[in-house]
Amino acid sequence: MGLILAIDDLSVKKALEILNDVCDYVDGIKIGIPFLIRNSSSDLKSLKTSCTKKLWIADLKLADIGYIMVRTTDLIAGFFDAIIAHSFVGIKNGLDELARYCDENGLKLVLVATMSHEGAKELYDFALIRMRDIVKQVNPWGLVAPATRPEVIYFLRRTLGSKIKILSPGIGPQGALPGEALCAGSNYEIVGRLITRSNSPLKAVQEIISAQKRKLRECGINMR
Ligand code: BMP
Repeated sequence: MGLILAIDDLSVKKALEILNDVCDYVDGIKIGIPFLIRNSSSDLKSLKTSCTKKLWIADLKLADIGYIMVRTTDLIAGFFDAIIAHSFVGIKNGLDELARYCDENGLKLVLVATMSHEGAKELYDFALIRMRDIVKQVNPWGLVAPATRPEVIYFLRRTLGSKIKILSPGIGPQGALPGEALCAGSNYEIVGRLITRSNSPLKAVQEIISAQKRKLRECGINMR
């Protein structure tokens, strides 16, 4: 159980400063599309070498035909341990090809089951059972489910079992509190701005971890 830092709209300099401070405290780093577009692959390399032995996740939110998802993933595969794709594209000639590529290349696949923002209620949530079935069939390493709606996490954990990793964003600016998703069955909470926009990212991370532990004690789960 732990914490994944989301790096999205930061310069390399700022990202390096933050990582130097918080690397020892986080279990993984999720890199978003704004960062990937803004910076070069050598920037990414320097970031990675500054914080090793962590789970590095490319948040590409892939949603395309299988061929394009594979070609896109292939461009960044050497830098990352895991990639994120949407589940709604479906399996045939889509996620089946991506899952095969990930298997063959030692990459962890993470599928979005539904999202953390309010708009997810307009469509994604209506299809939750179908998304759950797609996740079940593809059998990825992990899935993304919203910290903002713990009941969704609880449902996915209960119906998918304990093996799959659940990664949950939505803490801080999006409204969820640290630890709520872990109590509902997530393995990791993904946190971006609450850390990256803080005057002291280290203090923010320490406070988040303390809050996670407090919450987990309340709901009767041991952390780590
Ligand atoms: P923040 O903690 O700053 O709100 O960032 C959340 C991170 O999680 C962002 O990188 C965003 O892309 C990602 N995310 C999300 O917020 N909701 C989802 O449903 C899926 C995500 O990947």
